[in-house]
Amino acid sequence: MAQAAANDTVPTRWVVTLKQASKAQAADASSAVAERLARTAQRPGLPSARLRQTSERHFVLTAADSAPSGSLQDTVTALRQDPMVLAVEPDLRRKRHNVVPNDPLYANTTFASTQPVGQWHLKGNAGDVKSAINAEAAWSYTQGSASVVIAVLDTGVRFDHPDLRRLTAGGRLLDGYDFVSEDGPNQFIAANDGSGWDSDPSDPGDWIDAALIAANASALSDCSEEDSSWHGTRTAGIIGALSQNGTGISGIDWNALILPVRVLGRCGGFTSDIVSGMRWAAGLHVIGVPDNFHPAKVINMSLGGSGACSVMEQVAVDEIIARGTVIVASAGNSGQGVESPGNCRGVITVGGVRHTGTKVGYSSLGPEVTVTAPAGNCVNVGANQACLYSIDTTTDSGTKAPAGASYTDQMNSNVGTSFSAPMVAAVAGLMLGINPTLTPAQTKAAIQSSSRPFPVDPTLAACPGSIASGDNVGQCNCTTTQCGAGMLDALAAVKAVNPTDCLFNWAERSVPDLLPTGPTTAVTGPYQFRFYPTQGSYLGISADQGRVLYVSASGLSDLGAREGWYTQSGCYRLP
Ligand SMILES: [Ca+2]
Ligand SMILES: [Ca+2]
Ligand SMILES: [Ca+2]
Repeated sequence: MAQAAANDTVPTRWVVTLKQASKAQAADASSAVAERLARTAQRPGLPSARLRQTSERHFVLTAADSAPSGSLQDTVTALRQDPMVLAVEPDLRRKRHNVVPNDPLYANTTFASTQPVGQWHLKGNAGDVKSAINAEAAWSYTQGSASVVIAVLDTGVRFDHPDLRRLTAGGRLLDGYDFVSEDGPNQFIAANDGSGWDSDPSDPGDWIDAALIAANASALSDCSEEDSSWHGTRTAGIIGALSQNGTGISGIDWNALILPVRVLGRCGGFTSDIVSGMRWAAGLHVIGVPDNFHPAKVINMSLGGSGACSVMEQVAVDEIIARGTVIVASAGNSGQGVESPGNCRGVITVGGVRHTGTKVGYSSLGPEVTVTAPAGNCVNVGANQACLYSIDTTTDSGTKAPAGASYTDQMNSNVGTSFSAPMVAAVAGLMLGINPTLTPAQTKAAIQSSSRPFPVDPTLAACPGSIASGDNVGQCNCTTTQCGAGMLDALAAVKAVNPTDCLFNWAERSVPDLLPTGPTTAVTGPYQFRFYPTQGSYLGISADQGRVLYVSASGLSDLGAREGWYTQSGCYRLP
């Protein structure tokens, strides 16, 4: 036993993040740094180590499972000592925030229930239902814009689903990319598509059975048996299933383009692949991959893992937000603290509420949560009973390989914070369609300021003020400390960032005697106007002529250029 013990404690996958290079450094030193790091990684006791560069600032170090732990630890230590290295961190696995699967149409009445059915969560609130997001009311205001791209970082997507489909086939799915890397040389158990990174993010299924685990113990360590989830097809459907097409469900954003980015395979995906997918989705360069010509304005990530936000993730998040792309992540389904990347600074992090607006038992919580949205809850829990408040969406019927498009429904339900996050991502898409000048920070602030307050169920306690490690917090009355600012409201959110509404509101605040409150807003052709019944007057904005007009008993006055009004009111610098 003189030989060093095979590695059993030191991780065999690491991510290296470089410091931000100055312009002068970057000009000549980046390849020198890469060569130096490669030499550092090539230690005599570690012939299997490979260092792969994925961007100017990112490297992935992999070693065989049999690599001696001492040599591996020495390599990590040596890399950390390099003056250009910011961090060397284990390349941890992140997993889709899970659900138990389930569809029907928007106003489905198949189920003989006194409770609301179909896509209850997109409608108005009535009775016990307090957390529905008012998307139906928002649609008469905006249905989104095809100039907005929403990226779905997930298990890939089923392009053959009739309620999704490629842009070239009448749908709104862009080509996207697949960032699920190989397990090892020529081994693709996690990827399940016979290749590492490639240009096809189709979801081949992420099933795992006992035989597969037995045959691939290393690639599937800490993974459990499960049927294919079609998770990316589910989250994509909530955001942008084709609407008004007489088929299946309605999406929330009816016009945005959807960019499928595959980052999760069997048993989840590695942080390094997810970060590469995030950067690519936002239009940043990833080495070895053609640039994305449809940079996303919004990135949805219904995935996570326990532990703090890694340096690699935070650096990528900062870079992407600085570029103007909004990042939305689900909080997690552990009933514990928020998972990563939901706990990275600047991310819009979404917790889950029941139909009644209380925190759903499984939702993770904490000060990192930005806002909540319905996550799905069953009420009925008996065998063969309908899951009343499932979040219905697009999926596939295959338990392993794809077997045909289908939908989740109350008997094949779909619940989890994975489905709350895409509601927020889609509403962010609607907001950016109305006002493309919004920054990620403004988008986040407007989602918060327009959210509705949490209701209080007198039979429940408030969610605890702090959560110790290992605590599992069940259903509770949400507080703004643990569940974000309130419950998502699509109508209020889009109104909050509409420059026209903002301008009307500003004018009314400025000259309240001329424009008394209690007006009615209407749109006629290119004119948007408000009518003030007590004065019998109108304030109008002409989109055609770009003028602000005032009409009263004494006639029509031209109040000047719309652009000047926007400048004066600050309405393009919201909120
Ligand atoms: Ca592949
Ligand atoms: Ca592929
Ligand atoms: Ca549809």
